[in-house]
Parts: sequence; C-alpha cells; structure tokens
Amino acid sequence: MSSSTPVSSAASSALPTAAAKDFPADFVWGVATSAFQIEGAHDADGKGPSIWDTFCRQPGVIADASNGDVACEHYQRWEEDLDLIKSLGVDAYRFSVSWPRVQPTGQGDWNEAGLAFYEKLVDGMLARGLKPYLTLNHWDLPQALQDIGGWGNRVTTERFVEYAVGIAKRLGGKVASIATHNEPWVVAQLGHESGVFAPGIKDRRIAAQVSHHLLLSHGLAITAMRALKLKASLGIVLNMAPMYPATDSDADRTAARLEDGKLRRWYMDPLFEGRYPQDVLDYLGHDAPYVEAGDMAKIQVPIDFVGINYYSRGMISANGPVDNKTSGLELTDMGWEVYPQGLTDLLVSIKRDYPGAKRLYVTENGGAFPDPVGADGRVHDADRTRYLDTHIAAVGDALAQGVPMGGYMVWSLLDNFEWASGYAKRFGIVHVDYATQRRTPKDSALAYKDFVVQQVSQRRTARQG
Ligand code: IFM
Repeated sequence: MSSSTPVSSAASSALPTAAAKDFPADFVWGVATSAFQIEGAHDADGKGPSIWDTFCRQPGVIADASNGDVACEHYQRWEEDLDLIKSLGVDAYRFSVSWPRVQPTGQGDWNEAGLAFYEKLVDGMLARGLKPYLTLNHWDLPQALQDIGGWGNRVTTERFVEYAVGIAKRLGGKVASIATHNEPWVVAQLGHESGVFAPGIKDRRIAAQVSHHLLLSHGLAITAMRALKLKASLGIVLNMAPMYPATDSDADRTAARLEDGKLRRWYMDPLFEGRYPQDVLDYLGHDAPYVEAGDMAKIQVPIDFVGINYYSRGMISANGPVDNKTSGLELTDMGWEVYPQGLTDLLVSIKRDYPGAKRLYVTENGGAFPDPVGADGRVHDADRTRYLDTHIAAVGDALAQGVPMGGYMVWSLLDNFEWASGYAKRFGIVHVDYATQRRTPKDSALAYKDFVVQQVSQRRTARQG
C-alpha cells in the first residue's frame, strides 16, 4: 500500500512574487534528489560500498551517527515517489546514479541489477511524462577506487569515463540531460581539505589535485559521451555563491575576490577559458595541482549547460567570512542566510563573465527548516514556501536581464540524508517520517505545484494563441 499522500491543490495561494515574473514557455520546472541521500538499499542486489558507506561508519563524523543504509527507501519505493513527482505537475526530475550500484568496484564488471533499477526508474519517468535529468557523480565514489587513491589518483579519471560511457550507452537515448559531476568543489574541499565529508582527508595539496582530476574527468567524459551522438544534453553542476566584500576597502574586496576565485572561477575558468585563475594559483602556491600538458584543452570542451546550485551568499572581509548571525537576515536551519538577491547577482555575473555558458539551470535551490507535522497532519512550512517564492522570483529577475536560464529545480523532493548533518536537517518539500517512511507533501509542495500548474497552463494558452 502506498504510504504517501498525492499532492492535491494548495489551499494557500501559489508563489505570489514568483508568479509576477515572466518565464519562457520552454522553461523546465523540476525537483531534485541524489542517490545516496534517498535510495538506502546500501548492499542490495550486488551494490558495492561507496566512500559514504565507509565514512558514515567512522565514529563522530555524522551529527546523528546515522548512515545511508535505509535513507528514504527510494530503492523500494521509487514508483510511489515518481507518482508523487508527477502529482506536483513538474516537467523534470533530477536524480543521480550510484556508481557502486551499477559498477560495484568502479571498474570492470557491471551489475545488471543496478543498471536495471535505473532503467526502470527512467522508463517510469518517461511513462509519467517526466524528463529525466541524470547526474553521474553525486559524491558516492566506489570504495574500491578510494582504496587506490580515489579522485587523488589520475587513474580514477579513466575509470569515470568508462562509467560515464556505460551509463550513456544504456540510458543516454532516454534521458534529457546528463551532468558529469555535482559540486566538484564540495568533493575537493569538504572531502579532501577540511575532511568533514567522505573520504575525510585533510590535505590541501590533495584537495587541489582532486579538483583538477574532477575537471579533467568531466572533460574526458563529455568528449567520450559526445561521440555516442546522444539526444541528451551534456554538462556539469557547480555550487556557487556570490562573494560580497564586507566593506569597500581594498583589503575586503581582494579577500572577496579570492573567495569567488576559489569557489566559482576555479571551476568556470577552466571550463570556459581553459586555464586556472592566477590569483588562486598564487594562493595555493606549492599546493597547486599538477597539470599535464594538454589537460586544460581536454577540460575546455563545449558543454550544453551549466547547472548552478544556489543556497546563500558569502560576505567576506580581510579577516575571513563575516559571521552570518550579524547580518540580521533570516537564517535557515543550516545557519545559511536567506538572500534571494544573491541568486540574481550570481546568474547575472555568470552571463557577464562567461558568455560561452550558453544555457544555465538552477539545478538545486531550497532551504532546510525544522518542520514538525502539525496536529492537522500537515506541515505548514511558510518559511520554505517564502524561500522558494523569492528565489524563483530572483531567477525571473535574472531572465529579465537576459541570462539564458533553462530551468529551475527545487532541492529537494524529499527530506533525506543531509550528509554530515544526518537526518536532522530537512530540505524536502515532502516530509518523510523515517519510522514509517510515510511521505507528506508540505505546504511548500502544494504551493510549488499550484505555481507550476499555473505556468504550464499559461504556456498552453500562449501556444494556442
Ligand atoms: O543536500 C545537498 C546536496 O546533496 C548537494 N547540494 C547541497 C544540498 C544541501 O546541502
């Protein structure tokens, strides 16, 4: 029996600020998740362990000492979850493939049961009229590859190309889009410099090398997948935040510029200009990555889109990031400032700085807020609804300034495993009761649905007119 409530129409009005903006008829509305955060079934049907399976077993690294073993049981409940997505009225579902589910050791033999799962999932989307947006690497590297150095070992770039081509051959004729990596900055920085994410390495030199290997593997995989002449569009997803100087002083401006360099230009410059930014290379000094002749050209291959994951801004002084609590802005449960203007500023800056980036999507945007289920059995998440309203409106403002936006996806469809924060932080527009796995659409889901339905009906009317 299904344990989710399908999304009916919102009693509340839709998203009023967003509804006042203009979105083009082909704009894609979606919701997003990732494999490790929702699937569970960590060792089912031949799946191999990922670095996150291993990492979660280290004491003290996950806030609530949890792991991804069960998560949202999406591996078992995928049909019900696709029905839920369909009932939201959206065009697209962004999901990721777990590499160790389809290739347990990250090389050689494929796991047919794992491939069949994603094939069913994609066919299920198509049967429901949903466009599949696939991400290849949302952080769950096969542990067997970590055992030989993981992303710090150049060999992993070759393994990634094999994986990408295998998935592209199997699913590339059905999916609308394939992104190579999700947020390579997180993998490099949080996984290898601060070590708060898997694989838990704390070494700036390795982190820089990892970022280079991620970019190189991206370029190599794009070239290899391009040769297959897929109908899917090909790109990458980056996390970004505009970095504002705390004051107009030269010192603060230089510090903000460097932070922007480390987060945004370090990835965008190689992708679109074929070089690393000099100020960041200078900052890294001896820790700068080893780059073989020809690597930068391999990275700078044409892509169809850049996905941008936006949550908040950075406010930077010469002494480091300014404490979020001092700004007076609303903070999410992650302690991140709610700052929709930052999304417009960021998107406009990308259009200005990277004219080669022809198509942009917001591939993640949303907020964690503590949402208890009310006595009426509903989740009245007015904070999240407001967050979505103002951020979608911010995308509308970017469109009005000529930014080539292709779509917007809410992070996340479901409450899920929020990495080092465990299950304590809830990003979903659908509440998950982890004891029963019951899914309850929050008010934000109802409002998003109403908004999207309105957009789609305007689209139809425009076509008929
Ligand atoms: O949950 C993550 C997601 O996996 C990647 N982007 C940021 C989200 C919220 O932290």
